[in-house]
Amino acid sequence: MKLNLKKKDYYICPYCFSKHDLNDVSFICKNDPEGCENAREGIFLRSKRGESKKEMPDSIFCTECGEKTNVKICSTCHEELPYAIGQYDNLVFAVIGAKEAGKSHYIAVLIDKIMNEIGSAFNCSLSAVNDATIKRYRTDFYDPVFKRNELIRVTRSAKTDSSVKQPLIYNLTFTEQGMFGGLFKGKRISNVVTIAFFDTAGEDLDSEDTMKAVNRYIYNSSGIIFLLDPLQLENVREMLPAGTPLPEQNTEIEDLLSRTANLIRKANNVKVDKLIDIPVAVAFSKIDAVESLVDPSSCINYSSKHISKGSFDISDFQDMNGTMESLVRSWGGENFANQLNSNFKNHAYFGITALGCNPESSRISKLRPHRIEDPFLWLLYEHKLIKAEKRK
Ligand SMILES: Nc1nc2c(ncn2[C@@H]2O[C@H](COP(=O)(O)OP(=O)(O)OP(=O)(O)O)[C@@H](O)[C@H]2O)c(=O)[nH]1
Ligand SMILES: [Mg+2]
Ligand SMILES: [Zn+2]
Ligand SMILES: [Zn+2]
Repeated sequence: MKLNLKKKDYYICPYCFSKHDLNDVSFICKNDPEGCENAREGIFLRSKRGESKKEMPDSIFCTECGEKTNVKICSTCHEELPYAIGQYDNLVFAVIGAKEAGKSHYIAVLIDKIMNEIGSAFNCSLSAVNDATIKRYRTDFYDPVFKRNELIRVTRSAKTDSSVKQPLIYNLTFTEQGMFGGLFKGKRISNVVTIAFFDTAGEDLDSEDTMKAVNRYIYNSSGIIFLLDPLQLENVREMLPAGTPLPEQNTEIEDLLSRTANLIRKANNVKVDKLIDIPVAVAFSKIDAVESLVDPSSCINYSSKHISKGSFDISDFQDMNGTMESLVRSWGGENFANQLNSNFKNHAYFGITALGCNPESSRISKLRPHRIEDPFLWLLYEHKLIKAEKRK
Protein backbone atom coordinates (compact mmCIF):
# COMPACT_ATOMS: atom_id res chain seq x y z
CA MET A 1 0.00 0.00 0.00
CA LYS A 2 1.35 3.40 -0.91
CA LEU A 3 0.81 5.90 1.81
CA ASN A 4 -0.62 8.93 0.22
CA LEU A 5 -0.79 12.17 2.05
CA LYS A 6 -2.74 15.11 0.78
CA LYS A 7 -1.23 18.29 2.06
CA LYS A 8 -3.70 20.54 3.79
CA ASP A 9 -4.38 23.96 2.36
CA TYR A 10 -3.98 25.72 5.68
CA TYR A 11 -1.62 25.57 8.61
CA ILE A 12 -2.18 25.67 12.35
CA CYS A 13 0.41 27.60 14.31
CA PRO A 14 1.80 25.14 16.89
CA TYR A 15 2.22 27.96 19.43
CA CYS A 16 -1.08 29.85 19.41
CA PHE A 17 -3.10 27.20 17.49
CA SER A 18 -4.63 29.80 15.14
CA LYS A 19 -5.57 28.61 11.68
CA HIS A 20 -4.05 30.42 8.68
CA ASP A 21 -4.13 30.29 4.90
CA LEU A 22 -0.80 29.03 3.58
CA ASN A 23 0.22 32.46 2.28
CA ASP A 24 -0.65 34.14 5.57
CA VAL A 25 2.84 33.99 6.95
CA SER A 26 5.45 36.60 7.93
CA PHE A 27 9.26 36.52 7.82
CA ILE A 28 12.07 38.12 9.76
CA CYS A 29 15.43 39.11 8.38
CA LYS A 30 18.28 37.20 10.00
CA ASN A 31 21.02 39.33 8.47
CA ASP A 32 23.70 40.93 10.63
CA PRO A 33 21.80 43.43 12.82
CA GLU A 34 24.62 45.94 12.23
CA GLY A 35 23.86 46.06 8.57
CA CYS A 36 20.07 45.88 8.48
CA GLU A 37 17.50 47.86 10.38
CA ASN A 38 14.80 45.25 9.80
CA ALA A 39 17.01 42.60 11.41
CA ARG A 40 17.96 44.94 14.25
CA GLU A 41 14.40 45.94 15.05
CA GLY A 42 12.91 42.52 14.36
CA ILE A 43 10.49 43.99 11.81
CA PHE A 44 7.91 41.50 10.47
CA LEU A 45 8.07 41.19 6.74
CA ARG A 46 4.82 40.24 5.09
CA SER A 47 4.74 38.20 1.95
CA LYS A 48 3.13 39.82 -1.08
CA ARG A 49 -0.61 39.82 -1.22
CA GLY A 50 -2.35 38.28 -4.17
CA GLU A 51 -0.42 35.03 -3.98
CA SER A 52 -2.37 31.81 -3.94
CA LYS A 53 -3.78 31.01 -0.53
CA LYS A 54 -2.82 27.41 -1.15
CA GLU A 55 0.89 28.04 -1.52
CA MET A 56 3.28 29.00 1.25
CA PRO A 57 6.11 31.25 0.04
CA ASP A 58 9.54 29.73 0.82
CA SER A 59 11.37 32.95 1.34
CA ILE A 60 11.23 36.67 0.66
CA PHE A 61 13.75 39.43 0.15
CA CYS A 62 14.27 41.84 3.01
CA THR A 63 12.94 45.27 2.14
CA GLU A 64 15.91 46.91 3.87
CA CYS A 65 19.07 44.93 3.04
CA GLY A 66 17.82 42.89 0.11
CA GLU A 67 18.99 39.55 1.60
CA LYS A 68 16.80 36.54 1.14
CA THR A 69 15.26 35.15 4.34
CA ASN A 70 13.42 31.89 4.92
CA VAL A 71 12.75 32.36 8.63
CA LYS A 72 8.99 32.16 8.89
CA ILE A 73 6.94 33.47 11.76
CA CYS A 74 3.27 33.16 12.63
CA SER A 75 1.47 36.33 11.63
CA THR A 76 -0.74 36.10 14.72
CA CYS A 77 1.67 35.41 17.61
CA HIS A 78 5.00 36.09 15.82
CA GLU A 79 6.66 32.91 17.08
CA GLU A 80 9.13 31.30 14.70
CA LEU A 81 7.44 28.49 12.79
CA PRO A 82 9.01 25.02 12.37
CA TYR A 83 10.91 24.81 9.06
CA ALA A 84 8.68 22.07 7.67
CA ILE A 85 5.46 24.01 8.07
CA GLY A 86 3.50 24.43 4.86
CA GLN A 87 5.70 21.95 2.98
CA TYR A 88 4.41 18.89 4.72
CA ASP A 89 1.56 18.26 7.07
CA ASN A 90 1.17 19.69 10.47
CA LEU A 91 -0.89 18.02 13.11
CA VAL A 92 -1.98 19.09 16.51
CA PHE A 93 -2.86 16.20 18.77
CA ALA A 94 -4.82 17.47 21.71
CA VAL A 95 -4.47 15.57 24.98
CA ILE A 96 -7.38 16.49 27.16
CA GLY A 97 -8.89 15.16 30.33
CA ALA A 98 -10.25 16.30 33.67
CA LYS A 99 -8.09 17.23 36.62
CA GLU A 100 -5.82 14.35 37.65
CA ALA A 101 -6.84 12.22 34.69
CA GLY A 102 -3.17 11.45 34.08
CA LYS A 103 -2.33 13.84 31.21
CA SER A 104 1.11 14.99 32.34
CA HIS A 105 2.41 11.50 33.08
CA TYR A 106 0.97 10.25 29.81
CA ILE A 107 2.78 12.93 27.81
CA ALA A 108 6.02 12.29 29.73
CA VAL A 109 6.00 8.58 28.92
CA LEU A 110 4.58 8.84 25.40
CA ILE A 111 7.27 11.22 24.13
CA ASP A 112 9.96 8.93 25.47
CA LYS A 113 8.28 5.95 23.84
CA ILE A 114 8.07 7.69 20.47
CA MET A 115 11.73 8.67 20.62
CA ASN A 116 13.00 5.27 21.67
CA GLU A 117 10.72 2.61 20.22
CA ILE A 118 8.17 3.97 17.77
CA GLY A 119 10.93 5.73 15.87
CA SER A 120 12.87 2.63 14.91
CA ALA A 121 9.78 0.47 14.39
CA PHE A 122 8.09 2.91 12.00
CA ASN A 123 11.11 4.52 10.32
CA CYS A 124 10.55 7.88 11.85
CA SER A 125 12.30 10.12 14.28
CA LEU A 126 11.00 12.67 16.70
CA SER A 127 12.98 15.83 17.24
CA ALA A 128 12.14 18.93 19.21
CA VAL A 129 11.78 22.02 17.03
CA ASN A 130 13.24 24.42 19.56
CA ASP A 131 15.31 24.63 22.73
CA ALA A 132 12.28 25.59 24.80
CA THR A 133 10.70 22.21 24.01
CA ILE A 134 13.89 20.30 24.90
CA LYS A 135 14.26 22.17 28.15
CA ARG A 136 10.64 21.99 29.19
CA TYR A 137 10.32 18.28 28.41
CA ARG A 138 13.45 17.58 30.47
CA THR A 139 12.63 19.61 33.52
CA ASP A 140 8.89 19.19 33.75
CA PHE A 141 8.39 15.68 32.37
CA TYR A 142 11.45 13.50 31.84
CA ASP A 143 13.57 14.24 34.89
CA PRO A 144 10.93 13.70 37.56
CA VAL A 145 9.57 10.47 36.07
CA PHE A 146 12.66 8.80 34.59
CA LYS A 147 15.52 10.20 36.61
CA ARG A 148 14.08 10.85 40.05
CA ASN A 149 11.15 8.36 40.03
CA GLU A 150 8.89 11.05 41.36
CA LEU A 151 5.39 12.08 40.43
CA ILE A 152 4.93 15.17 38.29
CA ARG A 153 3.18 17.85 40.24
CA VAL A 154 -0.28 19.12 39.38
CA THR A 155 -0.19 21.24 36.23
CA ARG A 156 -0.87 24.80 37.19
CA SER A 157 -3.50 26.83 35.41
CA ALA A 158 -2.11 28.71 32.41
CA LYS A 159 -3.72 31.79 33.94
CA THR A 160 -1.15 31.74 36.74
CA ASP A 161 1.80 29.91 35.19
CA SER A 162 2.75 31.15 31.75
CA SER A 163 5.16 28.25 31.05
CA VAL A 164 2.07 26.06 30.71
CA LYS A 165 1.17 28.11 27.64
CA GLN A 166 4.33 26.85 25.90
CA PRO A 167 3.45 23.75 23.94
CA LEU A 168 5.95 20.96 23.31
CA ILE A 169 6.57 20.98 19.57
CA TYR A 170 8.24 18.21 17.60
CA ASN A 171 8.91 17.24 14.05
CA LEU A 172 8.16 13.62 13.32
CA THR A 173 10.24 12.83 10.25
CA PHE A 174 9.43 9.71 8.24
CA THR A 175 12.11 8.19 6.05
CA GLU A 176 11.90 5.67 3.26
CA GLN A 177 14.56 3.22 2.11
CA GLY A 178 15.95 4.03 -1.31
CA MET A 179 14.14 2.22 -4.11
CA PHE A 180 15.10 0.87 -7.54
CA GLY A 181 18.49 -0.54 -6.70
CA GLY A 182 19.97 2.50 -5.13
CA LEU A 183 18.43 5.23 -7.26
CA PHE A 184 18.20 7.13 -4.03
CA LYS A 185 21.18 6.33 -1.91
CA GLY A 186 20.26 5.38 1.65
CA LYS A 187 17.18 6.88 3.16
CA ARG A 188 15.16 9.81 2.04
CA ILE A 189 12.62 11.90 3.87
CA SER A 190 9.12 10.99 2.81
CA ASN A 191 7.14 13.15 5.21
CA VAL A 192 7.58 15.53 8.07
CA VAL A 193 4.76 16.10 10.50
CA THR A 194 4.87 18.81 13.09
CA ILE A 195 3.17 17.64 16.23
CA ALA A 196 2.28 19.87 19.16
CA PHE A 197 1.47 18.60 22.63
CA PHE A 198 0.00 21.13 24.96
CA ASP A 199 -0.20 19.90 28.53
CA THR A 200 -3.26 21.67 29.82
CA ALA A 201 -4.26 21.87 33.42
CA GLY A 202 -7.42 19.91 34.05
CA GLU A 203 -8.85 22.93 35.82
CA ASP A 204 -8.53 25.02 32.63
CA LEU A 205 -11.04 22.68 31.04
CA ASP A 206 -13.57 23.02 33.80
CA SER A 207 -15.54 25.81 32.25
CA GLU A 208 -16.57 26.39 28.67
CA ASP A 209 -15.16 29.91 28.52
CA THR A 210 -11.62 28.85 29.31
CA MET A 211 -8.63 30.59 27.74
CA LYS A 212 -8.64 31.04 24.01
CA ALA A 213 -5.43 29.09 23.30
CA VAL A 214 -6.81 26.01 25.05
CA ASN A 215 -9.99 26.29 23.02
CA ARG A 216 -8.16 26.69 19.71
CA TYR A 217 -5.91 23.79 20.68
CA ILE A 218 -9.00 21.61 20.87
CA TYR A 219 -11.11 22.78 17.94
CA ASN A 220 -8.21 23.11 15.49
CA SER A 221 -6.73 19.74 16.40
CA SER A 222 -6.29 16.83 13.99
CA GLY A 223 -6.88 14.26 16.67
CA ILE A 224 -7.92 14.17 20.29
CA ILE A 225 -6.63 11.84 22.97
CA PHE A 226 -9.30 12.03 25.63
CA LEU A 227 -7.91 10.66 28.87
CA LEU A 228 -10.29 9.30 31.43
CA ASP A 229 -9.51 8.08 34.89
CA PRO A 230 -11.49 4.86 35.45
CA LEU A 231 -11.36 5.59 39.18
CA GLN A 232 -13.82 8.43 38.55
CA LEU A 233 -16.55 6.02 37.44
CA GLU A 234 -19.12 5.40 40.16
CA ASN A 235 -19.43 1.64 39.54
CA VAL A 236 -15.67 1.18 39.51
CA ARG A 237 -15.36 2.91 42.86
CA GLU A 238 -17.97 0.59 44.31
CA MET A 239 -16.57 -2.59 42.79
CA LEU A 240 -12.97 -2.11 43.92
CA PRO A 241 -11.98 -3.91 47.13
CA ALA A 242 -12.53 -1.89 50.30
CA GLY A 243 -9.50 0.14 51.27
CA THR A 244 -8.32 0.82 47.70
CA PRO A 245 -7.02 4.41 47.65
CA LEU A 246 -9.33 6.51 45.48
CA PRO A 247 -8.78 10.02 44.11
CA GLU A 248 -11.34 12.68 44.95
CA GLN A 249 -14.30 12.74 42.61
CA ASN A 250 -14.28 15.64 40.17
CA THR A 251 -15.83 16.74 36.87
CA GLU A 252 -18.31 14.22 35.54
CA ILE A 253 -16.72 12.59 32.53
CA GLU A 254 -19.69 13.19 30.26
CA ASP A 255 -19.72 16.89 31.15
CA LEU A 256 -16.19 17.33 29.82
CA LEU A 257 -17.10 15.37 26.71
CA SER A 258 -20.19 17.43 25.97
CA ARG A 259 -18.34 20.70 26.61
CA THR A 260 -15.63 19.59 24.21
CA ALA A 261 -18.18 18.64 21.57
CA ASN A 262 -20.07 21.93 22.00
CA LEU A 263 -16.88 23.94 21.70
CA ILE A 264 -15.90 22.20 18.45
CA ARG A 265 -19.40 22.50 17.03
CA LYS A 266 -19.59 26.21 17.76
CA ALA A 267 -16.10 27.05 16.47
CA ASN A 268 -16.17 24.89 13.35
CA ASN A 269 -19.84 25.44 12.62
CA VAL A 270 -20.86 21.79 12.80
CA LYS A 271 -24.66 21.52 12.92
CA VAL A 272 -26.27 19.31 15.59
CA ASP A 273 -27.41 16.76 13.03
CA LYS A 274 -23.84 16.33 11.76
CA LEU A 275 -21.01 14.41 13.38
CA ILE A 276 -17.64 15.99 14.17
CA ASP A 277 -14.90 14.46 12.05
CA ILE A 278 -11.91 14.88 14.37
CA PRO A 279 -10.86 11.35 15.43
CA VAL A 280 -11.15 10.84 19.19
CA ALA A 281 -9.12 8.22 21.05
CA VAL A 282 -10.80 7.64 24.38
CA ALA A 283 -8.05 6.29 26.57
CA PHE A 284 -8.67 4.91 30.03
CA SER A 285 -5.58 5.86 31.98
CA LYS A 286 -4.31 4.13 35.15
CA ILE A 287 -5.66 0.79 33.90
CA ASP A 288 -3.25 -0.83 36.41
CA ALA A 289 -5.46 0.46 39.21
CA VAL A 290 -8.49 -1.52 38.00
CA GLU A 291 -6.64 -4.74 37.21
CA SER A 292 -8.85 -6.67 39.64
CA LEU A 293 -11.95 -5.76 37.57
CA VAL A 294 -10.52 -6.97 34.27
CA ASP A 295 -10.67 -10.61 33.10
CA PRO A 296 -7.05 -11.91 33.28
CA SER A 297 -7.28 -13.32 29.75
CA SER A 298 -8.47 -9.99 28.31
CA CYS A 299 -6.41 -8.32 25.57
CA ILE A 300 -6.05 -5.37 27.93
CA ASN A 301 -3.47 -7.36 29.86
CA TYR A 302 -1.35 -8.21 26.84
CA SER A 303 1.03 -5.85 25.16
CA SER A 304 0.10 -4.61 21.73
CA LYS A 305 2.24 -5.79 18.82
CA HIS A 306 2.22 -2.62 16.73
CA ILE A 307 5.81 -1.83 17.63
CA SER A 308 7.22 -5.33 17.21
CA LYS A 309 5.43 -5.70 13.86
CA GLY A 310 6.30 -2.23 12.66
CA SER A 311 2.73 -1.74 11.44
CA PHE A 312 -0.62 -0.93 12.97
CA ASP A 313 -2.14 -4.20 14.14
CA ILE A 314 -5.81 -3.90 13.20
CA SER A 315 -7.01 -7.10 14.87
CA ASP A 316 -5.44 -6.16 18.18
CA PHE A 317 -6.91 -2.69 17.82
CA GLN A 318 -10.41 -4.06 17.18
CA ASP A 319 -10.21 -6.44 20.16
CA MET A 320 -9.11 -3.64 22.42
CA ASN A 321 -11.71 -1.19 21.17
CA GLY A 322 -14.57 -3.68 21.62
CA THR A 323 -13.40 -4.95 25.01
CA MET A 324 -12.89 -1.48 26.38
CA GLU A 325 -16.24 -0.18 25.13
CA SER A 326 -18.16 -2.98 26.79
CA LEU A 327 -16.22 -2.47 30.02
CA VAL A 328 -16.99 1.23 29.96
CA ARG A 329 -20.66 0.53 29.48
CA SER A 330 -20.69 -2.02 32.29
CA TRP A 331 -18.82 0.38 34.56
CA GLY A 332 -21.62 2.93 34.33
CA GLY A 333 -20.29 4.86 31.36
CA GLU A 334 -23.36 4.13 29.22
CA ASN A 335 -24.22 7.79 28.85
CA PHE A 336 -20.64 8.70 28.02
CA ALA A 337 -20.49 6.06 25.28
CA ASN A 338 -23.79 7.23 23.82
CA GLN A 339 -22.70 10.85 23.79
CA LEU A 340 -19.48 9.92 22.08
CA ASN A 341 -21.47 8.09 19.37
CA SER A 342 -23.81 10.97 18.81
CA ASN A 343 -21.06 13.60 18.46
CA PHE A 344 -17.96 12.05 16.90
CA LYS A 345 -17.85 10.17 13.63
CA ASN A 346 -14.62 8.36 14.35
CA HIS A 347 -13.72 7.22 17.83
CA ALA A 348 -12.07 4.29 19.57
CA TYR A 349 -11.46 3.04 23.10
CA PHE A 350 -8.12 2.19 24.66
CA GLY A 351 -6.86 1.07 28.07
CA ILE A 352 -3.42 2.31 29.03
CA THR A 353 -1.19 2.99 31.97
CA ALA A 354 1.69 5.41 32.00
CA LEU A 355 3.15 4.29 35.31
CA GLY A 356 1.96 0.69 35.53
CA CYS A 357 1.82 0.96 39.28
CA ASN A 358 0.04 2.87 41.95
CA PRO A 359 2.46 5.54 43.14
CA GLU A 360 3.10 5.59 46.87
CA SER A 361 3.64 8.92 48.58
CA SER A 362 4.77 10.71 45.42
CA ARG A 363 7.25 8.00 44.44
CA ILE A 364 7.00 5.80 41.40
CA SER A 365 8.06 2.42 42.73
CA LYS A 366 8.39 0.62 39.40
CA LEU A 367 7.77 2.34 36.12
CA ARG A 368 6.02 -0.08 33.78
CA PRO A 369 4.14 1.71 31.00
CA HIS A 370 1.63 -0.46 29.18
CA ARG A 371 -0.11 0.15 25.81
CA ILE A 372 0.79 3.82 26.05
CA GLU A 373 1.52 3.96 22.31
CA ASP A 374 -1.81 2.59 21.09
CA PRO A 375 -3.91 5.79 20.89
CA PHE A 376 -1.09 7.77 19.30
CA LEU A 377 -0.43 5.07 16.68
CA TRP A 378 -4.15 4.88 15.92
CA LEU A 379 -4.18 8.63 15.19
CA LEU A 380 -1.12 8.27 12.93
CA TYR A 381 -2.91 5.39 11.20
CA GLU A 382 -6.08 7.48 10.78
CA HIS A 383 -3.95 10.17 9.14
CA LYS A 384 -2.42 7.54 6.82
CA LEU A 385 1.04 8.13 8.21
CA ILE A 386 1.64 4.49 9.12
CA LYS A 387 0.53 1.29 7.46
CA ALA A 388 -1.77 -1.32 8.90
CA GLU A 389 -1.48 -5.04 9.14
CA LYS A 390 -4.71 -6.51 7.80
CA ARG A 391 -6.87 -8.90 9.81
CA LYS A 392 -6.26 -12.43 8.56
N1 LIG B 1 -2.14 3.97 39.23
C1 LIG B 1 -1.77 4.94 38.42
N2 LIG B 1 -1.86 6.22 38.82
C2 LIG B 1 -1.50 7.19 37.97
C3 LIG B 1 -1.03 6.93 36.65
N3 LIG B 1 -0.75 8.11 36.04
C4 LIG B 1 -1.05 9.07 36.93
N4 LIG B 1 -1.49 8.53 38.10
C5 LIG B 1 -1.92 9.24 39.33
O1 LIG B 1 -2.77 10.30 38.96
C6 LIG B 1 -2.27 11.53 39.43
C7 LIG B 1 -2.53 12.62 38.43
O2 LIG B 1 -1.78 12.40 37.26
P1 LIG B 1 -1.33 13.63 36.32
O3 LIG B 1 -0.61 13.04 35.15
O4 LIG B 1 -0.63 14.65 37.12
O5 LIG B 1 -2.76 14.16 35.92
P2 LIG B 1 -3.14 15.46 35.06
O6 LIG B 1 -4.24 15.05 34.16
O7 LIG B 1 -1.90 16.02 34.44
O8 LIG B 1 -3.71 16.42 36.19
P3 LIG B 1 -3.80 18.05 36.18
O9 LIG B 1 -2.41 18.54 35.86
O10 LIG B 1 -4.25 18.39 37.56
O11 LIG B 1 -4.80 18.42 35.16
C8 LIG B 1 -0.78 11.29 39.67
O12 LIG B 1 -0.29 12.14 40.66
C9 LIG B 1 -0.75 9.84 40.08
O13 LIG B 1 -1.02 9.72 41.45
C10 LIG B 1 -0.93 5.55 36.24
O14 LIG B 1 -0.55 5.20 35.12
N5 LIG B 1 -1.32 4.61 37.16
MG1 LIG C 1 -1.02 17.80 34.56
ZN1 LIG D 1 17.48 42.65 6.20
ZN1 LIG E 1 0.92 31.66 16.31
